[in-house]
Amino acid sequence: PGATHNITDILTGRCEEYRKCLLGEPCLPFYRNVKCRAAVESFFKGIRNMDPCATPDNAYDEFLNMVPPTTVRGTTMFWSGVMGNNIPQDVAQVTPEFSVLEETFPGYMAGNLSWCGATDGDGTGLGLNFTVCPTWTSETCPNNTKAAFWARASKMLATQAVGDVYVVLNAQRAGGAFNNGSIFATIEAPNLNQDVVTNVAIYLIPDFQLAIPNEMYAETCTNGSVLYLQNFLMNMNFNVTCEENPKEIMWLQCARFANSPYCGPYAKGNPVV
Ligand code: AVW
Repeated sequence: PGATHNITDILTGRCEEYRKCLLGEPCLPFYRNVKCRAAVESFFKGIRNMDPCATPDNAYDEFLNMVPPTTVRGTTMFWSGVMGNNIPQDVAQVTPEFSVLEETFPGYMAGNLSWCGATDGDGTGLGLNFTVCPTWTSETCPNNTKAAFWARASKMLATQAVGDVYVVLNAQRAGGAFNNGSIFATIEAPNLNQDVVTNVAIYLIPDFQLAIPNEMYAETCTNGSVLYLQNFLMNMNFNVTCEENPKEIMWLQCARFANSPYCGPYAKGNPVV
């Protein structure tokens, strides 16, 4: 996919918005003195003139230490397998009880942008490629610029989470709601801190994008990969709860997909088709 041409301006503008608390996100005093020009410079520092498929794990550490992903106690929300409809992000945006990575400082700055380094010089002298960048799920280029950014930001988000945390999973995800290769499974869950996380609440939601609800493949809180996740977390000494079709998420799903069999007066706790 193409790179975001005016990325420096976008990053700078978003940084100013966030720092000045113009977004309605929980706004922390710590951010007030962020120097956006310096923050944007450090964002690129570790990737300029670099092979976009060989991004070091720590390429963004200076940037992420300037504007770390910080969430209010008891609000951190992870998500996995539910990308298509942006439901967790939208719920979090209108619900102060939840904070997702995309509404933290670095997540807000980098959201939906595409960028990468260039080793061969593209004429701009910036050491960035403004023509094409690897997709961040590329199998032939796993350590790419974007994957490295989100991996590190996700790790920091999980590490700093305190109090109750939440994870939204898709009950009908092919291969299981808890996907072994996901960022949540490989980076976030393993970096939660047993000493400060008081509960992990699993929110299992149906996939409203399926044209025909596929009950055959729907997992519940008591089977499949969700059960595996609960045991995994309990073995790490976490308190775990699991809820199917939680109203905290379903209200927005049902506002968007009003004709879904999971919504309305005939929907029960468990899907009725
Ligand atoms: P997935 P993951 N904006 O559904 O657990 C756009 O299996 O792997 O969920 N795309 C993104 C974003 C984002 N902000 N973040 C990750 N992606 C890509 C970060 C990435 O390639 C959040 F805190 C990812 O593997 C969630 O708790 C794929 O979309 C967690 O990581 C979604 O795969 C979601 O990653």
